[in-house]
Amino acid sequence: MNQALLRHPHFVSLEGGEGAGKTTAINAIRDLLRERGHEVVLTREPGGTPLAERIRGLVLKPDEEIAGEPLSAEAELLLVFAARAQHVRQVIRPALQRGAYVISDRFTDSSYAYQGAGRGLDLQWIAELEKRAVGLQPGLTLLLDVDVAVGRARANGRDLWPDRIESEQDDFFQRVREQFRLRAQQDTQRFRLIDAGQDQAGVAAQVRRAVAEWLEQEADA
Ligand code: T5A
Repeated sequence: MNQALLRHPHFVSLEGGEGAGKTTAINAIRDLLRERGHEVVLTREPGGTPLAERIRGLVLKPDEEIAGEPLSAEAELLLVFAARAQHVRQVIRPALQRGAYVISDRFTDSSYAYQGAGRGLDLQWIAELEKRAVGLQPGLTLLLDVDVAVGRARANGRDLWPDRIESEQDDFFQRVREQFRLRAQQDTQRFRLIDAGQDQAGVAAQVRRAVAEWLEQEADA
């Protein structure tokens, strides 16, 4: 099994806490890349294939039959990685191989933040799964950083029925936010920090600027 972690320049991920505004950011990146004539594939995690979407349902919105059975943190981690292993092989790699850009609403950084910092699972175990089951990292990750209370108020304004993870307490989301910020500080080559506390137009403008600069850097490299 290949255990190398390849960073692909056409692979872009969006990360952040609940209600950070990833939809606006994804649309801004998609428009910028299409204006420049690139094929763009939009996808999301957990999910992105029929099977992985089914796993997403198990993790976020379990049906009545299983809702009463607590999902352990370990099972949650392995389920999101099962979905990711499938997503990478069925959708992401084939799209990258034909030259498309792939924009993913969340990727492995979310597992470090939610299952690692949020649930308290061993980050080394997550790194091992990343190497063995995924083998791929985005060339660019935009971290939409927003105050936990602000993000939650936005998400609550939209969701009538919060999912399993949205039902967590603020201290969980604070740990998630800190882990994302730490990862961004530790890897300034891949991450760009976006102030997602601004209005939607302001966030979209920052995102376009960050992606345009990154494309220039890539072209010069
Ligand atoms: N997860 C995921 C894990 O635990 N481990 C993993 O490995 C992975 C991959 C995904 C969940 O799964 C977890 C993390 C998540 O909890 P999801 O439904 O995709 O589930 O959850 P989120 O990604 O958090 O989706 P949200 O919809 O909550 O966040 P977004 O996409 O960032 O927010 P968006 O764009 O839908 O905006 C939310 C609301 O805010 C408004 C929008 O209009 C919308 O109503 N809004 C703004 N309002 C004011 N100012 C702005 N700048 C705004 N931007 C957006």
